[in-house]
Amino acid sequence: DDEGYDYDLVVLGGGSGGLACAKEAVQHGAKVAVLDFVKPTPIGTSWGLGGTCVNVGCIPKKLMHQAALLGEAIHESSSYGWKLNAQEVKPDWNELTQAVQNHVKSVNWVTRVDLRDKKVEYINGLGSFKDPHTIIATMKNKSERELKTKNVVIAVGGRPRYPNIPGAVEYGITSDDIFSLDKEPGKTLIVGAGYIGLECAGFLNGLGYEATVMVRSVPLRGFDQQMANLVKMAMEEKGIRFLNQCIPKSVEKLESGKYLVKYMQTEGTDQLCEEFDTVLWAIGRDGLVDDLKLENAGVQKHDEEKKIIVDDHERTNIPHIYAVGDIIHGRPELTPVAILAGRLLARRIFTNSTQIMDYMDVATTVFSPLEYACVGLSEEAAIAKFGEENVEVYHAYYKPTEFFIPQKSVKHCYLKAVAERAGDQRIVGLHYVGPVAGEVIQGFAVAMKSGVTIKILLNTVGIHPTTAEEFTRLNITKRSGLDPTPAT
Ligand code: FAD
Ligand code: NA7
Repeated sequence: DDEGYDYDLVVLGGGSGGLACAKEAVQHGAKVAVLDFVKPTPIGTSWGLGGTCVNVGCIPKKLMHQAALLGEAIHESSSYGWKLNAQEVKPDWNELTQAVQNHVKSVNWVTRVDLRDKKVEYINGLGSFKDPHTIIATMKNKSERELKTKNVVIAVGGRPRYPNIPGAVEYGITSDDIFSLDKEPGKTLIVGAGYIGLECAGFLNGLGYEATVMVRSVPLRGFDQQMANLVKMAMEEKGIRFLNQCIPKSVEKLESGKYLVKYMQTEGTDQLCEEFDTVLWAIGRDGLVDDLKLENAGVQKHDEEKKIIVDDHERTNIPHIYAVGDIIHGRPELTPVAILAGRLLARRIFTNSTQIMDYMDVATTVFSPLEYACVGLSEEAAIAKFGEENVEVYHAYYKPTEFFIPQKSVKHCYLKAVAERAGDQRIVGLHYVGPVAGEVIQGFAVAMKSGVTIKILLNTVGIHPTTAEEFTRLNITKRSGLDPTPAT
């Protein structure tokens, strides 16, 4: 074009955020290239176009979770009169991962076709800055291509972190490997109790493998801790073990092929150890800033967290360089967040739109065996923000109808609404532990965006018999001290 650029926009990273941004940009007439490149994991796992969510995140995770739930359903079905004649009911790990990978590959394919149709140029190369307007794409065969561009969006996401202890990289795997692991994981140690650790432990246990979670501080730090503990207790009830307040020290491979994990309690000096078939690190994720050569463009980053610092317009300190998705500092790391932020950003760059991304009240779900979904503030955060005196919490235990016949435990089915105490009691947080939690909370997230109050909630007629209707029946406050367990 006039200014000598080959592209209006080069997007670094073909994941949730990058692809959404690129596709939106072409709709407004921009000439766009997307670079996507996956470096294999230490054990050699690699994947195609589409980023974390599609290949090694949300999608394969949900499919594994579903496989685990089906196992549960098979066992419950006999109480509903189903006659199962199989000698042994267990999943075939290789068939399961094959089915999951087939789906993933079909999504990779559809994604490529979609980019071609929309005239987004896809380059399977690792992107880095040569200067603020020049991107170098380094291909698998090490050949290079130079792209002159007016704007750059960095959407490179992150990858799982490995602990800095002997044997971690050699013998451990991460969520990047588990969904395509070529052999059954067997007895597995999951290190880390964030949502990814708990979800992996949950589906492995549900598929019939012994799962142990090593927790450094508390489960689901940052989430409402009452809810986090319900999730944990429900997992324990299913047979998942927790090694509380422990940290790993080393992993060794034994002649038997098993891995010896040495670990310690965070407070204490005893050396403890145990053998596992698989060790999975779920200790957090690092942003992929290192390959970008940000210094050549002068882009500021947050060194400790390997993230890029942006303002509320997703602008870095360099005016024509932006970032969205997991790579940005201090924002929720979720696919729909990356997608909407990417789309709005493209609109702001290429149209006269001024709409910015609202990162508040983003709903999320932990796909633990008994799921947990929430939107808005945790009880702790609400109290910290408004003061205990100004917060009212409505809560209830409840009994899903479908749990009665198989006599499933209802002990951890619980929900609460965290609200301002004054006036109509504006709701600032909703929390739910139970079946299909994401499906339950999604609509309530819309209600929260619309300013729902306790008064409105209790004036809403429920859908019977569902678990979501329990939100419309909340009438016991924590402050009252009344028993929130239902009579029937
Ligand atoms: P990514 O999707 O990670 O895409 C970035 C892409 O850029 C990758 O393909 C990467 O290889 C590529 N890349 C990196 N560096 C370069 C470079 N220099 N040049 C070219 N390409 C590069 N979110 C949810 O909303 N719901 C869930 O249930 C959920 N479950 C998850 C489960 C797991 C196990 C994990 C790991 C994540 C999960 N997430 C979930 C999070 C979600 O996957 C991410 O928030 C989302 O993928 C972020 O999108 P992104 O575009 O920022 O980055
Ligand atoms: P999280 O949510 O950052 O959780 C990481 C977990 O791993 C958490 O329980 C940590 O305990 C634990 N952890 C971290 N470092 C270590 C070491 N060195 N040893 C033992 N345990 C450790 O990561 P996820 O992978 O679940 O999720 C990835 C991102 O997606 C996350 O950043 C979210 O924002 C969204 P801690 O609580 O710190 O004591």
